[in-house]
Amino acid sequence: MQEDRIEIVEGDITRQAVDAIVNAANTTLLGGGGVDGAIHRAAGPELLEECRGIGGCPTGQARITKGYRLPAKWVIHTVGPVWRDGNHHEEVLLSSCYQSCFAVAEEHGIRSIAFPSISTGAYGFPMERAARIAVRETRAFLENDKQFEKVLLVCFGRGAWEIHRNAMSENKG
Ligand code: AR6
Repeated sequence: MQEDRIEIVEGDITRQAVDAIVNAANTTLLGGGGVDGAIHRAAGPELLEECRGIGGCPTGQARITKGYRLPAKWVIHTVGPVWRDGNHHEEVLLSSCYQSCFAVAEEHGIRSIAFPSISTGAYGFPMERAARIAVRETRAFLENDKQFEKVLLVCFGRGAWEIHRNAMSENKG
C-alpha cells in the first residue's frame, strides 16, 4: 500500500537514517543557509568538493552526491523555485523537483528517501501549497513503484508537521 510508505516526521533531516536525503539547494550547488547549510555542516567538506565538480543545477532538476559523514549514503540536491506571485511556473517547477529526485533515486537503487519542505524557507513558497505538491507527487510516484520502502517528508517544527498532516488527509480522495 502506498500510504504505508509515506511518513510525515518532525525533525532534522541530517539525522535521518535513510538511503538518501534531499537537499533544498540553489543553482550553484555550492552551499548556503537553511537546510543546505545544515547538510553541508553535517556531511563535512568533502560534500562541497564533490558539488564543485558538478557545475551547478537548473531550477526543477536534481543531482546526486555521496553523503560522506551523514547517516544517509546519498544526498540528492534539487533546486526549488523562488516564490514570486504564483504566476511564474512556481508550482510546476516544485513538482518537477520531486519528480527529478525520485527519478535520480530510482536510477541509484535507493529504497528510502527523506525530503525537506523544498522552497518554503528562504525561497518563500507558501507551505500549505508546497505540502500539497509534496504529497501529490509522492503518491503519484509510489503508485507505479515497487522498489521504495519509505518516503519521509521531514518537517522542521510542529507547525510544519501539522501543515503536512493536513495535506495528507485533505488529498486522500
Ligand atoms: N531539517 C529539515 N528541514 C529544515 C532544516 C533541517 N535541518 N533546516 C531548515 N529546514 P530553506 P529553500 C526547513 O531555506 O526555501 C539555502 O540558502 C525550513 O524550515 O532551507 O528551498 C539554499 O542554498 C523550510 O521549511 O530552503 C538556497 O539558496 C525548508 O527546510 C535557498 O536556501 C526549506 O528552507 C533555498 O531556499
